[in-house]
This record gives sequence, C-alpha cells and structure tokens, in this order.
Amino acid sequence: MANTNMTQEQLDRLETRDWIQSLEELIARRGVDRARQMLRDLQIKAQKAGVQLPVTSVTPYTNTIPFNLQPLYPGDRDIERRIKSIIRWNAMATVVRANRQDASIGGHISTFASAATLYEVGFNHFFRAPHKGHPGDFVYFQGHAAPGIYARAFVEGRISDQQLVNFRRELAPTGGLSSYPHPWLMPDFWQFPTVSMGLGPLMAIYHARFNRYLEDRGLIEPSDAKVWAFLGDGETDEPETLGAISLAAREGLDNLIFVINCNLQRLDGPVRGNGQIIQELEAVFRGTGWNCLKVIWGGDWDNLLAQDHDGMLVKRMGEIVDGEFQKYSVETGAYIREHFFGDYPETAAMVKNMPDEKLEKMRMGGHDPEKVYAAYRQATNNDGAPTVILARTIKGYGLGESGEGKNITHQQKKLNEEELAEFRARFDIPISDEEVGSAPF
Ligand SMILES: Cc1ncc(C[n+]2csc(CCOP(=O)(O)OP(=O)(O)O)c2C)c(N)n1
Ligand SMILES: [Mg+2]
Repeated sequence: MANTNMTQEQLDRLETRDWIQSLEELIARRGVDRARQMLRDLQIKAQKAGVQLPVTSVTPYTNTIPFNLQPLYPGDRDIERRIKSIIRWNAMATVVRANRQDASIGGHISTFASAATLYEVGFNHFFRAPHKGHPGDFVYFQGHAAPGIYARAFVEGRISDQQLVNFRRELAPTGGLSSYPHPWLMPDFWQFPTVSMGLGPLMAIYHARFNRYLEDRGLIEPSDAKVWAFLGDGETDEPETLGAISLAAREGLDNLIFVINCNLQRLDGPVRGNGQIIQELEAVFRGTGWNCLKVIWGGDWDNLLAQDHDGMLVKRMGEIVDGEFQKYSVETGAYIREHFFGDYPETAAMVKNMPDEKLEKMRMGGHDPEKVYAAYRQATNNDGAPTVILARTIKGYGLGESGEGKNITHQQKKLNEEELAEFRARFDIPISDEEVGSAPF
C-alpha cells in the first residue's frame, strides 16, 4: 500500500491477488477439503457481518471438472470422429432429401447438429443394451434430435436406406420413420416418447424412482442401470421439466442422469437473452440437491484457463449474457478479441499472440468428447444424488453460414449444393463433387 500513486482499483487487484495466493497455497499444502472448510468458515463470518452472497448455489461460469482432474479418453478419437461425421451427414441428408420431395415434411437439422458429441460419447462409451444379468440402460432421446438417432441406426445396419428416404412418412408402402420417438408407431425402435417437451425428463425421474422401488421390494435384481434423459435448454421452460426434480434429489436417485444441451437457443431465439441459462439451471438443480456438472469450455480453452492466475478470464466469462454469446458464435475472431477479451488488460494479453482465426474456432465443451466423457464418467460413478450435466454447445454446429448459431436455425430444412459441399469439406465426408448435390446417404 506504500505506492500512493496507485488507483483504488489497482490496489483492489493487488489485494485480490494476495488472497488468491493464500488460497492457492492452502490448496497446495492441505488439499481441497481444507480449502472448502476455510471458505465455509469465511462465509459464516461474512454472513454474520452482513455480507450476503447473491445465490450461493451458483458456481463460477467455468467447467466443474478442471483439466487436471480429467480422465484419459479411452476411445480412438480419429475413428470416433469419422463415424460421428458420417452420422452428422446422414442426419442432415435425411431431412434435406425429405424436404426436397415435399417442403411440408419438416424435421430438424440443427438440434442433432448441436448434440452429436453428447450422443456419440454416450453410444460409444456408456449406454448398455440389456445383457446377461443386466437390464441395460434406459435412454430418453430429445425428440427433435431423432434424425441423428436414425442416422446412427442406419450406420449400424438396423434401418434401411428406404426407411431414411421415407423420413416422416412411416406409412409409406416401403416403410419409413416417424418424425419423433414414437414407441407405438415404431415399437421395435423407440422405447419412450419424448417430443412433447417436458414429458421426457418428467418420465425419466419417475422411471428411475420406479426402478429403485422394484429393487427395494425385491422384484428385480439391484443393478447399476442408469436412466439417461437428453433434453434441450429451451425445454427447461416447461413446468414438467423441472417440476419433479426435488423428488429425484430427495430419493437420492443416483441412477438418473440428465444431459441438458445448452445451445442457448430454443425455437426462434435465445433461451435467456439477458441472462445465462446455464447459471440459472445450476441454481435450480444444485438448490434441490442434484450433482451438477458444467461442461462449458472445450480443450482449446485449457491453456488460457491455466494462465488465468487472477481469475479475470473466468470473471469475464461470467459477465457475458447469452444474447452476447450468441453474437460471438456468428462473429469473427477480431470481434471476439475486442469485445470478449478486450475488456480487461489481463485477458487481452492472454490472446495477444493468438491469431483471429484461432479465436473464432475455440470449441465449446459440449463439442469436445474429452470434456463430455469426463462428465459422463463422473455422473455414472456419483453416489447418493442424481446428476445433471449442463453442456454448452452451438445450435446448428457445422452448418456454417447457413445456420450455425442463427435464430432461424431451428427451422432450417434445406441446404443448396454449395452448402452441402461446405458441410462435406468441414467433416471430410467421402462423397464426390458429382454426387454431393444429391445428398446421398
Ligand atoms: C410442449 C411443447 N411445446 C412446444 C413445442 C414446440 N417446439 C419444438 S422444438 C421447440 C424449441 C426447442 O428448444 P430446445 O429445447 O432448446 O431444443 P434445441 O435447441 O436443442 O433444439 C419448441 C418450442 C413442443 N415440441 N412441445
Ligand atoms: Mg436449445
């Protein structure tokens, strides 16, 4: 405090750094449990002195699982990316081709485009079919992501070319596929109906509860089977989605996992223009006792987060409302440098040597298989409480100029030849120039 030429703001920063260093040292010397105890003690002191924290069930706007606690990814990333890219293409082609036949058929491209990694990590590493002595897992798929689930079943040889061609025309003489998960129309394929938003998550809670009841009454063998529910962030506006979450926590349903695809968009605009949907949901779920895992930033951000000794980057992340984040997803790297990193000298300095193109392409957590895997693994091992994973993604991911992060993307059903060629190039799809316009499966 000797240098009186310093402004109050500069002095505050020095003081903050001092406290952060003390905390770092405590963690290094005594570990996270001791640090938690210390923070609790400080909070009691603060509360008694009238320092009230706004909502204590919200954590900073960054990943719950830090890089150093991330497990090694057990899969082959290259093969998985190739398979996922082909599934992305087939899902898109299914909707595009159906709408070329008849523009009133409809369907959705951008929901699965944002959720592909969330599903593929599940399919490749977590979801189990019933097998000897094990009932398998129960998966509630987000209804509007149905084209992606069909596209995977096609690659697995479980549905035919003709069925994909007849998407949304399941009564066609040669067979087809229902618009959404529909166990009555497709009893050998779908287990649970979900597209009326809010019903999937509500049923998943009762399903997990009932499984526990059957186990407790000795009617089925106890197992580690999970109920997974995949839903949209806009879907959480439905009262049914959040209506029973306190029951799930009260019953300690650690056989239940919600994965909320937080692309910040619903039908035709942002979910929370002037707020942060991830923080809002974290408060609600943590407040009722759920284990909450935020998967916001992809691996591209790890380096920057490692340099963020003063926490200014995470502070900045927490200041941006969803409407602004949406703007970043359609803007250039130069814009992001100026408007996101440029606000504080510390964050501006971090990206000084990074080119604009790199800033534009920094991946979100829900598009990074390693981050998603880490969260799923922690969720499947969690004891005593249900888990919600809040995964940040971009709606229409991979659709480029024609839809990525745009308000219209939910309604996007057509791509022209040039847009198809761009999609093909981005995901290395092995299709020739002559063929690309016809969007073959
Ligand atoms: C109960 C109900 N109301 C309205 C709709 C119409 N609808 C279809 S998709 C959608 C928005 C979906 O947004 P979100 O849940 O965020 O999904 P995503 O962004 O992943 O597509 C709406 C309102 C519906 N399917 N169900
Ligand atoms: Mg959404």
